[in-house]
Amino acid sequence: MTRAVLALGSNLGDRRATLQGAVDTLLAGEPSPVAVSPVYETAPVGGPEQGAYLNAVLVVDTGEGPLELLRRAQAAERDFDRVREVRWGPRTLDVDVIAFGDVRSDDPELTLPHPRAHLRAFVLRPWLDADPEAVLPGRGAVADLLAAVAAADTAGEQVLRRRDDLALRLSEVS
Ligand code: A4P
Ligand code: MG
Repeated sequence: MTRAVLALGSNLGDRRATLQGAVDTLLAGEPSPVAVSPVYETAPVGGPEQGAYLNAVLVVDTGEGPLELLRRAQAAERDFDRVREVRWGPRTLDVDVIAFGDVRSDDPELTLPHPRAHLRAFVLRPWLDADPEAVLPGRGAVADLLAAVAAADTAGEQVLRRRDDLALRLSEVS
């Protein structure tokens, strides 16, 4: 089994329902749940002017390989009719593979760890909540990376607001 980290984002439609649906879809397959983070409402980073995102992180264990996990992430995106016209533009659902065990890869189809994860509070903050000991392979402790991002963000662009009213469940019945 390999521990893997998925980042979920949505800024179109019923964002919370989409994130919960993505969690349910991903966990209906091979990956088994380890933890789901709190939900954060976050200011968009990059791209055109667009609405606020809801972001969360799902930690799983899987017996499959990294490409199988990417395929499952992409299938979940398709299930939610993701419309993506512009890079970094608004989307109903974005699922990124942030880390897959200690795997490092430059493959453009699946770059591991995700090449921008260490710069993004909307990934690091929920990941740290889900796993206080988290380490981004090749980059260091997520707690340290988050502190560095916060220190560098002098303009206060990476605004995060924890939304416990929108919390996700690991199983539909819990
Ligand atoms: N790909 C390569 N590595 C990976 C990986 N580790 N995980 C390839 C997932 N996909 C990976 O991705 C484009 C290609 O990347 C895929 O074909 C895949 O094989 P995409 O998801 O189709 O395109 P995208 O998401 O528009 O582009 P990109 O570069 O993945 O964008 P990011 O970096 O994911 O940024 N602001 C806030 N507040 N919250 C957000 O969630 N998200 C983005 C998207 C921008 N700003 C945001 C947020
Ligand atoms: Mg993406």
